[in-house]
Amino acid sequence: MSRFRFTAGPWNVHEGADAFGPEVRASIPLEEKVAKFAELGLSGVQFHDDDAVPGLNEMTEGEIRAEAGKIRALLDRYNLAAEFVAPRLWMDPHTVDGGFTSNSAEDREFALWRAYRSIDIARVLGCNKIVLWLAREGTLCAESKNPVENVRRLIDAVNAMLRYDDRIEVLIEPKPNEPIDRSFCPTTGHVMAISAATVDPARVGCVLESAHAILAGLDPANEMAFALAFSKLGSVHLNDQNGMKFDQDKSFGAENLRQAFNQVKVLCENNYGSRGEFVGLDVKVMRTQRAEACYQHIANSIRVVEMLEKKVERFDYDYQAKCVAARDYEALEGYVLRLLLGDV
Ligand code: XUL
Ligand code: MN
Repeated sequence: MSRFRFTAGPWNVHEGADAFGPEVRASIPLEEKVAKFAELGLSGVQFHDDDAVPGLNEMTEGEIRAEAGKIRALLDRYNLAAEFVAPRLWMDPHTVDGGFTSNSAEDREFALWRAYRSIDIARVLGCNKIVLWLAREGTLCAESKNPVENVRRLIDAVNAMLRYDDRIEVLIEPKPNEPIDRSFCPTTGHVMAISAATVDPARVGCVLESAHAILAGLDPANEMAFALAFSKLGSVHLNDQNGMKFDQDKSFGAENLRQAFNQVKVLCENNYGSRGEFVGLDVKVMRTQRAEACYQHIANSIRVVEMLEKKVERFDYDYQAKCVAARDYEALEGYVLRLLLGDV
């Protein structure tokens, strides 16, 4: 049994298309995914705006709220919370060149419209967190956008959202690249700086995804720690990643168990979750996986978190203190490896 409350999004059980191949599994209806999430022991669901309200571009604000109401009823039936709503700006024809930082004023307006609608949906779903994964807020061609002006545009967009609703919290999920080449907000440090520059820094935090930190060449546990030091770790997306390549969203711990251990350790040591924060699992089904076994990556990830929580409970802080006092870090490192390998 975990100390954490877990969430996942509908996109985590996807059809398996990648940049070089089409879908390999049939789409699963949202209700079926929600039912399965409940069965797996999740406490909530994460949504993009159009996961909750497909086709919202073509709908009035009233219609959008009514559709969101149906999702609220669905969640209630399974006793699940909504963790957050995130505007999916990267798929839309209006935002080919980005949303809040598009060179087109009309597209920037559209991006804000979607952000406001995400807030409306979140209200109906009973959650106050809006996640901004700034997928295309950067450049493919470095000279195509003014980087200074566009960082200011990001701050303006967050301010507009904070002003639209005085209860919402905006959580920025940084990622250094993919689908764009250069992001305007690649790391936790950048998120903290943007937060500090907004009209209400207390309501602007970070979602740290393990894979995104690794893609930036950074340590996910230390990135979490950085946000925790500012009391701004609003959510985490646990997963794993084999080096600095395309975003893999592997099962948590599948590549680097020690790195996974240190993420769980920093969360446990800082009482993550005590202010209602969830542990999101942004893990993807492998493309090769057959439809009848396409939820295992979520179950495996939860299991790994639980097993690592036990390792954290067994972590010998007295021994650590002795090693630190003697500056014998080889001994400490050897101990950590033995702990993880089940030899202590
Ligand atoms: C993309 C990613 C997204 C966000 C939500 O890399 O992690 O799924 O978590 O928009
Ligand atoms: Mn994510």
